[in-house]
Amino acid sequence: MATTPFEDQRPGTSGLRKRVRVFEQPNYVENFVQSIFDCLDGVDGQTLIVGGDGRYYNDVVVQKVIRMAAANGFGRVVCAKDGLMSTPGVSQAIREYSALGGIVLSASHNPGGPEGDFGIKYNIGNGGPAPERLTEAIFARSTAIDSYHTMASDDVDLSRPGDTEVGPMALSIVDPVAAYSALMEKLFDFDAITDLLAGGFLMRFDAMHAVTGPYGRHIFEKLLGAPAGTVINGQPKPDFGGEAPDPNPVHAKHLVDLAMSADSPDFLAASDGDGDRNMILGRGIIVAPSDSLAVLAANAHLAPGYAQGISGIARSMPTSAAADKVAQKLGVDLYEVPTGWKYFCNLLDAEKITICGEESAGTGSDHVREKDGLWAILMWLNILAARRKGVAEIMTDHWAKFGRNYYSRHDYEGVEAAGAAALMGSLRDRLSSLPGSVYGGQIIQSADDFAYVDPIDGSKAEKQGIRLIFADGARIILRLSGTGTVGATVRLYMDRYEPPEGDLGQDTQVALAGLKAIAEEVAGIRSHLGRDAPDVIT
Ligand code: VG1
Ligand code: CO
Repeated sequence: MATTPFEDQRPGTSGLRKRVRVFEQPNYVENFVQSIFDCLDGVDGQTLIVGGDGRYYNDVVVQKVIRMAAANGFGRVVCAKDGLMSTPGVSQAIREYSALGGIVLSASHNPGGPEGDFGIKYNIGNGGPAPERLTEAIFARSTAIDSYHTMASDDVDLSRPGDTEVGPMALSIVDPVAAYSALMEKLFDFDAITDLLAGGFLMRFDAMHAVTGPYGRHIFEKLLGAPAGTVINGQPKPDFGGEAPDPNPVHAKHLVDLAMSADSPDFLAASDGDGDRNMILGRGIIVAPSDSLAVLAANAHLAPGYAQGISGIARSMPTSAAADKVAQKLGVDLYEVPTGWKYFCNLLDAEKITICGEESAGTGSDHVREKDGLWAILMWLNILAARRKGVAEIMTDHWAKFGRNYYSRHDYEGVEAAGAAALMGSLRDRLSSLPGSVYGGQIIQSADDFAYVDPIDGSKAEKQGIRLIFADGARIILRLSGTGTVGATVRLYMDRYEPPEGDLGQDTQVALAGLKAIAEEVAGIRSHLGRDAPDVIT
């Protein structure tokens, strides 16, 4: 096959994500990494953090990055032991080492293995994902680049922490688990959680054969004293055991089944491939990620790191408005940003917000500049330890106080790109005529393609998703995924508020059936995509 190293290197929502086979083409990785380095303001003598989620090809690319960093003039690379560091771990390391930035080798929740996906993301000096102006510059550079710098040197043994040199460059191999655990111990009441676990409270954490296994074992089983076996699938594997490390009801079905069974532990959780996302379950309940964000914001003051209260909350546009109700009650600002963690980072830097999250089960705070799966799990444990109630009871209490946003996302994965484009295009063409029209007895109050102006630096993001808002505040949102690697993925999001005095105990899909029918009628999902049902419902 002919090598086409200069094409096809446009980073999506979360860096460059492609099939492993694409990355394996001669020069492909080198061209992208050199394009990153070329777009940075002077790498001479600077520090670079490198780590990845352990998927197939991680070990090869980590060595390439080290050699190229040395040849490009970096002063020091701080590399994770065995090349394994979670995305929030890289963010933390960038901040703690005052690095210029960091390279994360991950395709997150996408499947791994030789036939799976690989990915490269670049995070900037504040620890956050590269903003769009930088990813666009990197892409532009990748189409023009004609050489890269590397050096001839043996692979470095990354299995033992310590300091060494690669050519003129210093290389530090570090144990990321220790540093991350120390940060978590500062934020959360480990004594209270230890007490909770010692008192017979049972938990299960599924690392999905990915990067959080070593972190989970150390934190839950060693520091917090949970019994051995609390962490399952804790050994990182290059193919994630043949499963997609995506903590949702499809890929973590065994966890959902366990939560719904008579033998359910009190608390169950999972994290994705690179450790930035989470799934939270309790006995008999799956916590919707949007609800989780709202609960964490409402209860944050119970954790020592947030005892002073929170300055504000942000959520991505398609995330349910449950967090808005909490912000209102707390009297803090609520920001609505496009999908993708990079949009939270300016707000975090400016201390406008303390907590933020996405419906895709990414939640985090100002402790790093990435979403953080284990952070969310520990925050939940801290709340459970402080309130001494079960997960289901915490949710029922929350809805009784704030009302409930029935919310669901329906994903149509790997559909034909043309059909997906036609669906979105047709909606876009009709946007101005939709307000005022009635569908299923509901009046569309406004219809737009979400556009965002960053309140801190004024940068703009357009076409971030079609949004229909109804007279009663219900919302239907449609957008295309930026992280898929096969065809296109269409995401349909539905959000409907039920006040505290309403019916809070409905099945989510039943509660949203009316909105689903409207979405079908307005957007023609079936006819455009040729699909009768979504692949994944969360
Ligand atoms: C998805 C999620 C988005 C998340 C992104 C990266 O993007 O919807 O909320 O920020 O993945 O997360 P998209 O464009 O496919 O909808 V991760 O864990 O893959 O770094
Ligand atoms: Co991820």
